[in-house]
Amino acid sequence: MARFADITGLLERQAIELPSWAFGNSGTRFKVFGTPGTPRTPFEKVRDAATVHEYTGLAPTVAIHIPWDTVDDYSLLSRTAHDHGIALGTVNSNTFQDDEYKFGSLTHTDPVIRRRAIDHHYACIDILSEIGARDLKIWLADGTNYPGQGDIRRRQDLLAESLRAIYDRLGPDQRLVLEYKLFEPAFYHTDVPDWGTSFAHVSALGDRAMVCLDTGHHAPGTNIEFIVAQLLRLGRLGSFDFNSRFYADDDLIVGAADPFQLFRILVEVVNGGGYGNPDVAFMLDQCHNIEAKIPGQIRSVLNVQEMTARALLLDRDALRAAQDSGDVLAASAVFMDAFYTDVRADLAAWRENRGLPGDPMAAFAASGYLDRIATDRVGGRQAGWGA
Ligand code: PSV
Ligand code: MN
Ligand code: MN
Repeated sequence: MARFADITGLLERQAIELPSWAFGNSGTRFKVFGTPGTPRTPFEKVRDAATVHEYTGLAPTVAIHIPWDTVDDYSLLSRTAHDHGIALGTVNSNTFQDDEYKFGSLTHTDPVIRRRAIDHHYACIDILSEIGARDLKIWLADGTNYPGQGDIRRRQDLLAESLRAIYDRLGPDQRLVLEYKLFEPAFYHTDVPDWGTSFAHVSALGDRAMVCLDTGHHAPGTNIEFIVAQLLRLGRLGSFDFNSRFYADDDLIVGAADPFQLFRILVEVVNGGGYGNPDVAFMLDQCHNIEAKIPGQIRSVLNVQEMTARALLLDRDALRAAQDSGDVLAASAVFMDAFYTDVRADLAAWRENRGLPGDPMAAFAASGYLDRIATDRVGGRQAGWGA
């Protein structure tokens, strides 16, 4: 197995984008529990995201979601991010909360609604240009609840047309990243339900269209690392939305539900050249319904870092030798050795060497930041998931 000292250069390259919406209040359809100190504005969300980076050195960018993070002046939001040591990243479009999109957005049969949805994406591209970021991420809630409700084939054609209009509007350094999701809110069919559909659309668009893989968006039991390997092989894995799930799209802390799955995914990322590769963006897509949000994000990026370290430590030469000689048990032992390696003490020491707290969770808890924002952020409307 590689030694920890051998992988620190690679670990230094790790960057995990945070979702602005992780800092707002969120919940289920049963209840949204408010948290004192929750940001009231996108500026305060950016401030909280910067705090995660300050304690971990792992999260230099924050993704925004439009219209949830609508502001008058995006350059000012961008400057605020820079002033706090981070930058704005991916712009997420949102055509899933307005009444007019009840029966679809980019796939709607009414050209007026489709036009409105395309125009929303144009507005997102303008924001992307203004903040100097690269990725426009599209996730669509489009789909139907009942067989016969919509024409599946026709909707694919409309989708292709709409995506083409959006793609053609991108600047030369910008990308379109198309996320897929098996179901919800549509329960019979979803217009972009799986990686194959996303891949078909982005391949038709051009080189700057990529697939986004949200780890919570598959059927239970799906071999997600296989999809990772395949998309990397095809050169179309544009980004991850990391989170973990027990049942469906649970949006829980990455690495909390199934750390071994996260390890297996990261092994494929490293094997396929996706690690430290700017073409493959690591992002979180999580909601902290009952736990504190900033430490929830700190825990999340640390989980990704720990599992990345283990994936980098995998003895790939020994693994290949065991695979090639048909030694199933030796191959499995090499793989599991890396997974079971406890890297926490090494990571803590390495962080301290770089001027970061060895234990970011403890350092943040001791900082009093949560008490301060609870006192300072009174009045106004707290941001929610969707606010
Ligand atoms: C949809 O479930 C999703 O994963 C998409 O990435 C959205 O942008 C995000 O959640 C927030 O709603
Ligand atoms: Mn997502
Ligand atoms: Mn999701």
